[in-house]
Amino acid sequence: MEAAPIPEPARIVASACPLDCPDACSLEVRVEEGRVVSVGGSRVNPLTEGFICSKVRRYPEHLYGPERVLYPRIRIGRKGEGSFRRATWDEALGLVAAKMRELVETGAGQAILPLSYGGSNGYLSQDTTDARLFTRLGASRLARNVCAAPSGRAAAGLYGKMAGVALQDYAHSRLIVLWGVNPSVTGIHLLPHLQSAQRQGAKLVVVDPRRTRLAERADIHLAVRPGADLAIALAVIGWLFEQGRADIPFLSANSVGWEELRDRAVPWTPERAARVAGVSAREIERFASLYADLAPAAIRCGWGVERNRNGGSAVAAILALPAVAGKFGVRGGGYTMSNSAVWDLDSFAAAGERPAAATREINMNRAGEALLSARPAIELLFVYNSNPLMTLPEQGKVRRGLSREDLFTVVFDPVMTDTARYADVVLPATTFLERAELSRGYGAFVLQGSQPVIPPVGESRPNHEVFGQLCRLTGVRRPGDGETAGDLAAVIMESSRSRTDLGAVLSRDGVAFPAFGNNPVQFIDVFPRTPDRKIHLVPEELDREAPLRLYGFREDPARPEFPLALISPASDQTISSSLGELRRGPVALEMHPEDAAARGISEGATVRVYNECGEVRCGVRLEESMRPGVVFLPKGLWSQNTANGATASALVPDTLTDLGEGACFNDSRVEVEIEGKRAR
Ligand SMILES: Nc1nc2c(c(=O)[nH]1)N[C@H]1C(S)=C(S)[C@@H](COP(=O)(O)OP(=O)(O)OC[C@H]3O[C@@H](n4cnc5c(=O)[nH]c(N)nc54)[C@H](O)[C@@H]3O)O[C@H]1N2
Ligand SMILES: Nc1nc2c(c(=O)[nH]1)N[C@H]1C(S)=C(S)[C@@H](COP(=O)(O)OP(=O)(O)OC[C@H]3O[C@@H](n4cnc5c(=O)[nH]c(N)nc54)[C@H](O)[C@@H]3O)O[C@H]1N2
Ligand SMILES: [Mo]
Repeated sequence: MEAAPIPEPARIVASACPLDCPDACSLEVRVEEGRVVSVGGSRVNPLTEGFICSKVRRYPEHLYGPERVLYPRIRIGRKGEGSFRRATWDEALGLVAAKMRELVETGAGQAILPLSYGGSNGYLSQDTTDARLFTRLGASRLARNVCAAPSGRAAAGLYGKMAGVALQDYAHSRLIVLWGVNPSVTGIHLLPHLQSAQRQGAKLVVVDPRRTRLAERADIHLAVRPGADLAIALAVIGWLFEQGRADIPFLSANSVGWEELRDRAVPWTPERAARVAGVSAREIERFASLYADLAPAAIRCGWGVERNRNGGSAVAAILALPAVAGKFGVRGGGYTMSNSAVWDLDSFAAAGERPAAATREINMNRAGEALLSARPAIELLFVYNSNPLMTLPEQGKVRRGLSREDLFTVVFDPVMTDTARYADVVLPATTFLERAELSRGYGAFVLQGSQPVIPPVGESRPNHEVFGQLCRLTGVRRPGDGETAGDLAAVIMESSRSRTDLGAVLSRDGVAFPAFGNNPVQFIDVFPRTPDRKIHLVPEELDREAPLRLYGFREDPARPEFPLALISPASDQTISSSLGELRRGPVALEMHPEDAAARGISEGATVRVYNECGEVRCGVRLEESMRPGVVFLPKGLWSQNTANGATASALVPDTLTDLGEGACFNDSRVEVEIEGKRAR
C-alpha cells in the first residue's frame, strides 16, 4: 500500500501587490499544500499598515477560478465566439512566431502592434523582453496614453514631477482637498490619515460630481460639472491674487510665469466659474478663503480631473494652487499627484533596446480606429497586461477591429477576458504570485521585490519568459541577452542613478525607499526637478500643445440630444477591469431621481443608455448622491455585467485631452430611455 503524502505545513510568504494602484501593498500570503488560501497585508510597506483591499483579498478565487487560462488555446470558432482548442506551448508560439516572421520578411514589421498597459505595474513584466522583441521586429509603437498622460504632462511641465506629500503626512494637514479622487475606493490607505486629521479638526473639501462617501463628511463639497474643474481652479487662483492672499515673495523666489498665470485667471470671477461648473459662487469663495487661511493644506489631485477635454489644463491649475497660496515647506502642506517618477529605474535598459522614434506610433486611445483604418494595416495584434475591449474608448470600434477576419490576434493573460474571446491564440500568463516581480507604488514611496509564492498555475508562464522565447523563435535573440527574472532585475536596479544599493537593500529589507526617505516635505526635502529648479506656472511647451493655450477653457459643445454626462470612474470591485470575472451579475446605471423622473424611469427599470458611439442596456439605480445631469457606470465592467455586453467604454468618444493626448472617458454625453420606448 502507498504511504499517504505528508501534508506540507502552512506557510506565510511575503509578496508585494504590483497591480495598478497608488498604494503598492506589502502582502502576507498563506500557502497550504502548494495553494494560496488567503492574502493579507503586512507592514513592510509602512503605508499598508497590515490591511489590504477587498479585491486582492479575493485573489485565491482569481488564481483558481473557472476563467483562469490553464494552457494555450487556438481558435476554432468565429471571432468573439470564444471557441478554442487546447494547444501545446510549442504549437502556439510556433504559430505566433511564424506570423511575425512572415510579416517582417515582407517588410511589414509595422503591421505588428503590441498593446499593453495596466495589468502589472512591475518593472519585469513590461518594457523588458517584450520591448526587445517588438523593437527588433520593427513593430509599431504604442503610445500608452490611456491614463495619467494629461496629469503627467502637467506635473512634468510645472514641477518636473516633484515628489508629492506622503499619504501618511495628511495626518498633519489642517485642510485637505480631495480633487477628482475617490480614495475610499482607489487608494484606501489614505483614509486612516485623513480621519486622523479630521479628528484633530482638519477641514475637508471634496470636488467631485458625485457625493462620494468622503464628500458626505466634507465641510465643502463642490459637485462640479464633469470637465469644468479648470474654471473653479482658475477662480480660486484669481481670488487669491485679487484679495492679496497670493504669496508673492514665494512666487518671486521660486517660480516663473506667475504674472501670466494671474492674468489668465482674471476673467474667471467666482460668478463666471460657478456658472460654468454648476456650483455656487459663494462656495467657491468659501473654499478659496479656507485655502488661504489654513496651513498645512494638502491637495490630493486624482485622475478624475484629467479625463476630459480640459483635463491637462485643469490639473495644471490645481497643481499651481499651493505655489500661489504659499503652502509648501511644511509637513502636510503641498500637493500629491503621481509619485511614479521618484524612481529612475529603466526597464528598457534590461531590454537592451529602445523603441525607435522613426517607427509608427499608435495612440492606444484610438486603437479601435487604428485597427479599422490604419495604413499600412495592422495585421498582428499582440495584447498583454491589458483588456482593451473593455478599457479603451470607442468600444464599438475596438470590437469591430477585433472582429476583422484578416487580423491575427494574440491575447496573453491569466484569465479569459472579453478581449481574449476575440483572439486567434490565447496564451496563459502567470499572475504576480507565480513569478518574480520588482514594483513600486505611485502613491507610496516604496520599491519592492518579490519572489514566486507558488509555482505557475496550469501551464502559465511569466511575460519575460514568453517574450524571451519569441525572440529565439523569430531569430532576433542576440548573444548576451539577459532572459531570466534575475538577469533583468539586476540590470534594471543598476540603471538607477539616485540609489546604487537597491539589490542589497531589497534582499535585506524586502523594501527600499528613495534617497529622501518615506515622507519628504516639498521645498525642504524635495524640489521641482525642472532644469532651473523653479516652478513653471505657464511652461512654454504646454502652452504650445494645448489647443487654446494652457488654461484655455474648451466649452462642452451643447448637444440637446445627449443632455446627460456619463462618468465611469473606478469601483471597489475591480482594478480597471482586472478581477472583473469575479463581479458576476448585472450592474446598474446610477442616476439622480430627478433625471429619472423626467424620463419616466423608476428604480430597477431596464434602460438603454446611448449616444453616437454606441449603446448599453442595463438596469438603473436611483441615487440622490449623483449630481443631476450626471449618470455613472463604473469602469472595468465585463460583458457579463450588462444586458447587451457593452459597457461604459462603448459610450466614450475617442477624442483626446488638451495635454498628453489622453483619453476623455468623462466627456461621454448620453441620453437614457426606458428599454423599448423612446425618451419623452
Ligand atoms: N478599487 C480600485 N482602485 C483603483 C482602480 C480601480 O479601478 N479600482 N484604478 C487604479 C487606477 S488605474 C487609477 S488611474 C486610479 C484612479 O483613481 P482616482 O484618482 O480616484 O480616479 P477615478 O476613479 O477615475 O475618479 C475619481 C473621482 O473623480 C470623479 N470625477 C469624474 N469626473 C470628474 C471631473 O470632471 N472632475 C472632478 N473633480 N471629478 C470627477 C469621480 O466621480 C470619482 O469619484 O485608481 C487606481 N486604484
Ligand atoms: N470607461 C472607462 N474606462 C477606463 C477608465 C475610465 O475611467 N473609464 N480608466 C482607465 C484607466 S485609469 C486605466 S489605467 C486603464 C487600464 O486598462 P487595462 O490596461 O486594460 O487594465 P486592466 O483592465 O486592469 O487589464 C489588465 C489585464 O492584464 C492582465 N494581467 C495581469 N497580470 C498580468 C501579467 O503578469 N501578464 C499578462 N500577460 N497579463 C497580466 C489582467 O488579467 C487583465 O486582464 O483602463 C481605462 N479604462
Ligand atoms: Mo489608471
